[in-house]
Amino acid sequence: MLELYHYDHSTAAQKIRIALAEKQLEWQSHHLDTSVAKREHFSAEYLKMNPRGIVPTLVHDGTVIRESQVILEYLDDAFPQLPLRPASASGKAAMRLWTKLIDEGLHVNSRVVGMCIVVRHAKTAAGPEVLKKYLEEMPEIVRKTNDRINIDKGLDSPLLPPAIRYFKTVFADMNATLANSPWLAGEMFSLADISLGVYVTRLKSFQMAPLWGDLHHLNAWHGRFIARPSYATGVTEWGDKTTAKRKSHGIEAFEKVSELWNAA
Ligand SMILES: N[C@@H](CCC(=O)N[C@@H](CS)C(=O)NCC(=O)O)C(=O)O
Repeated sequence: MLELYHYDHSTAAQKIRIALAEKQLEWQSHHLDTSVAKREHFSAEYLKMNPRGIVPTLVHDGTVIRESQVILEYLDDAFPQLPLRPASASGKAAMRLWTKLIDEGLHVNSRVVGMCIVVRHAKTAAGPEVLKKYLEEMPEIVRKTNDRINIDKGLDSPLLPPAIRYFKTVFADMNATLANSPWLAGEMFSLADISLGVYVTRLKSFQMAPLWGDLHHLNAWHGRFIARPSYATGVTEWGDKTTAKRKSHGIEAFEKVSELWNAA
C-alpha cells in the first residue's frame, strides 16, 4: 500500500501526486494541516517519519521515503510501468541535470519568493505568539532563519533579489532547451517536467508571468504540462485555497518584483 503525507498546495507534494497519477497508482491520503496554528507536521509522531518536519512523506508497505525528488525516483524504480525517466543513460543524465536544480536551490528560492510576496501575510495574521511557537518548533535551522528574515522584511528582504535572479536564469535556460524538444529531457515527458513545472505554476499564481512573456517555448511547454490529466488529478483537484491572496499580494508586489527581474 502507498500512503502519502502531504498537503493540498505544497509544490513538493504536487510533484508526487502528479507522478502517482501518471503511473496510475492508487494511494491513501494523509492530509496534514501545516498552518502556523495547527502545525501537524511538527507533531512527535510525524517527526519520527520526517525529522525535518516537512511534507511530503511516502510510506510504501511500511517503508518510509522522504524528500520529494527522492520519492519521485523511488516511485519510478518501485513501479516501472509507465516510466517517467528516459531509458538511456544519456537521457537519464539529461533529466537529472534539471531535477538536481530543485535541491540545489530552486525549491528554497521558490519559498523565498512566496514568503516575501504572499505567505508572510498569512503567517503574521496568526498573531505573534503563535508565529513564535511555529518558528521555534521548526526543526530546520536554515529554513527557520530564512523565514524569520523574509516574514520580517517582505519585499525588502535581502534574500529576494538573488531568488528573482535565479528564476530569470533558470527560465531562460529552460526556454533554450525547449526550443529544441517538447520536454526538458527530450521527446519524453519525465520527472524533469514534473519537478520544474509546478514551480512555474506557483510563480504564475503570484502574477509574475508577464516577466517571462517573451519565453515562448517555456510558456508553450507549461501549457502542455498543465493540459495533462495528471495535472488535474495532482494539482487542480486538490484545490488552491490561497489563490485570491496570491493574486492581490502578487499585484501589489509586481512593481518591485519586475524591477528586480529587469535588473538581473
Ligand atoms: N526538500 C524537501 C522540501 C519540502 C518542503 O519544503 N515542503 C514544504 C511544502 S512545499 C513544507 O513542508 N512546508 C511546511 C512549512 O512551511 O511549515 C522536499 O523536496 O521534500
